[in-house]
Amino acid sequence: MDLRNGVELRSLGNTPDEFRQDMLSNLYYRRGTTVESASAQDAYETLALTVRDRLAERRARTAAAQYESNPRWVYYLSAEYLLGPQLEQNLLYSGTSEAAHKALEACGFKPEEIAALDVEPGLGNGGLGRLAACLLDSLATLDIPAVGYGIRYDLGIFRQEFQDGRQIERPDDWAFQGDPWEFPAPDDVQTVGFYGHVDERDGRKVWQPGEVVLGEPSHLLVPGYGTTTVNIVRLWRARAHQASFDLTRFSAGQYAEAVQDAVRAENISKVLYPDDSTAAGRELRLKQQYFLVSCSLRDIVRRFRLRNSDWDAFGSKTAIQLNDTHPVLAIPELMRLLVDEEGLDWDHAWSLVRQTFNYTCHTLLPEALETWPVDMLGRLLPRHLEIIYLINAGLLEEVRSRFPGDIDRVRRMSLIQETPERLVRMANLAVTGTTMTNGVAELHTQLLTSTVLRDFHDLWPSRFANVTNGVSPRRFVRLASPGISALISSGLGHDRWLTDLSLLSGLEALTGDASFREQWREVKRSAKAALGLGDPGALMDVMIKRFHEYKRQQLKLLHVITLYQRIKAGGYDGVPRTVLFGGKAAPAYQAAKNIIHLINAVAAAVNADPAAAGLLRVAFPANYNITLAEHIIPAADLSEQISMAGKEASGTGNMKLTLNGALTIGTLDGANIEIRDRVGADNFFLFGLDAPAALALRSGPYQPRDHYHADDELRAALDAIRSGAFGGVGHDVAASLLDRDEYLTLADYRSYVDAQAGVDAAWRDQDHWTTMSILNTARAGFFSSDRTVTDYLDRIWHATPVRVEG
Ligand code: 26W
Repeated sequence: MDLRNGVELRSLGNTPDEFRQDMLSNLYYRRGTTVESASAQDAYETLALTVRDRLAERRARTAAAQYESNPRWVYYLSAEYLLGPQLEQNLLYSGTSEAAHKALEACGFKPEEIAALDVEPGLGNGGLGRLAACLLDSLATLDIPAVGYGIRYDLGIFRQEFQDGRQIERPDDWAFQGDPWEFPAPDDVQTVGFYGHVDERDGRKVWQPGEVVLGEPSHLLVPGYGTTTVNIVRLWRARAHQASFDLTRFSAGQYAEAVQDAVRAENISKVLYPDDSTAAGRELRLKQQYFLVSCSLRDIVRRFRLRNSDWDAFGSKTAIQLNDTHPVLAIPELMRLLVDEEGLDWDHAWSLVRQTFNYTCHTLLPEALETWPVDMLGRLLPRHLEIIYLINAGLLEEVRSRFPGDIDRVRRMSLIQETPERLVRMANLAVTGTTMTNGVAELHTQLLTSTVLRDFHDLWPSRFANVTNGVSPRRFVRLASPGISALISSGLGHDRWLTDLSLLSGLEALTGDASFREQWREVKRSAKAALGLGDPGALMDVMIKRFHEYKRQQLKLLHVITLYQRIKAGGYDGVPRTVLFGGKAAPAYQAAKNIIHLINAVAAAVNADPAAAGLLRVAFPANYNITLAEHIIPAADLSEQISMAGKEASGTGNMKLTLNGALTIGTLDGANIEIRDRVGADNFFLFGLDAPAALALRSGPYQPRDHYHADDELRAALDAIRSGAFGGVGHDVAASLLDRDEYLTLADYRSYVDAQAGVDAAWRDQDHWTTMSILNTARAGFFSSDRTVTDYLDRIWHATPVRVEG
């Protein structure tokens, strides 16, 4: 590789010999050990460095090409990233899988043993965090200049264990052994202020923070597939200012006091908040959000200044996506930088800010829409509160002029909720301070613009767009299921589908080919055998997602109990089934944890009962995460997407399962609707109330007990729980269903159980089932995150690729 001033850098070879040589020199010189005494961890770290070097070479080329072309950048600000295990991905994207396996075997190591040491950075809760990772993967694959910004939590999403069937949370010290994939970049350290007061000096506001911490970045490489581009995700870690260690106190033996400021500072990026639907409202969470925003914006401005000097170019060179409301403080922060530090006038700064930012909303749950107490925000960020008030004044002036006299609308749209407590509405700020706001599925965007954000849509209809989610086919088909991938490539005669998923449609023609159908069945069967959580011949019925009552794991459980009671009643004619649950509940979400406890109690009863052997089995592997998802998804026959209609913004697990040939049983909710529209109503098991009907029932006089009394099987299932049939567990679950049933579980029970009978019927005709399975995969190309990114580029980001010479 030709470097600046004619220096030549030897390219790294990829032949097995060259790879092994590099690995050995890394083992001896960078790891400081020998083949004889190397541990599996040594081998893993060394392999990681050897693979990383090849991607770093492409990264250098990418950085040079992107710098050279001074492009329009896409910056993705997210409090969460679920990047998944890195080794297999980087082996695939660097084309070194084979060379690596040979090198490991040559050094006496088993590749699968080493891969097992590849701990995933669990820096996210669920859908939002994984979507961020899929979008970064597609941005690089499409050669778009982009950087992801996030927080490098020391402790990621907790490790889930079960004790007597109850969820127990253990800290996830994911980088305990260090992380071979990250590049610390202390040179780019940033300073972040908190608290303090605001002064006025020669007509300019000056914020005097009362507390200062350092933000130290490290980045992971984000390689594109089938291209040279390698982008980065930059993660910030809070470090104490050197000055914060109090030597005097230390030498006086006050050890704890001596380090308290340092601990206080580093606590900011200590742990990921494990809630994925309820705003905790904790001050430390607000500090985390501002820490992310302040470090990232300073870094973005630093990068902008490398090639530009005129602020008016900032909006045209920079598209910043706010991943939900968590990074929305970026809006007042950029206003502060432009007005207070750069001296731009308010209106000029405001037009640049609005031009730069866009906002993606990922939820419909009112309790998930973040609000922050005015006094807390004012204490932590006094200047930002002033700026939010000024933004609000501009907004309300526009609302009053457009809707004169409509004070209710003014009160609803204000960035400040006045009663009962004064709160800052982050979603209102997000829509007001951005160019575009998008939902993540057609129904979601439609509901957003007709309910929660209706007032803003009335005022600014052109500021709203839909971008339906997508998933990375590289991670969730190629890496998760080499079996299905090889069959798809052999069926299509190429593997170009990996970067153009619409080509999957070529599989439709193969549904008539009996041997292809047999191979398809065999791949699914061996994935089930590899998973080892049930009879490979049984229908694998999978529900994998975070636990939340709106997702209705409780409905799936009522079905399991009904099947079990039918078995106990004799004459059972259902098909053999393994029902697999996977997912975590937020530690403070007791109702969800009660459902987990009951599932494990029912599983214990069913799995121990010889009457159910070979007919019904319940599996619930602990600690569902990306690594486990990659093992479960290829083995799934039936995908459970049974949320109350109008509650699941999109879902992305539904897409991953469909692409792997699982048939969906689901409601008309989120992206289920678009999946059904594309795979065909005949290849989808629909049930339940749709969103308008659910909303009507929910807001009307809904009596869950009516269904209890009217439906014998439903009553039998609930009575079994209430009678303590499952180890005395579940009274609370049954009570909440009979008393409130917030998410209409009982109302949809019969329709669901009958739809499941349709599943049994379809499964009995394996050829028919296999045909439907192939058609689901063939018609799901739309759900690639490459298509999602292309939609973001067309509707919101308007950035163009920078080709990097290979
Ligand atoms: C403030 C606490 C909190 C934390 C995270 C509230 C809400 C969240 C996320 C928005 C929750 C989330 O992950 N939402 C999911 O986002 C996915 C990606 O768009 C969607 O597919 C899911 O439907 C949505 O539930």
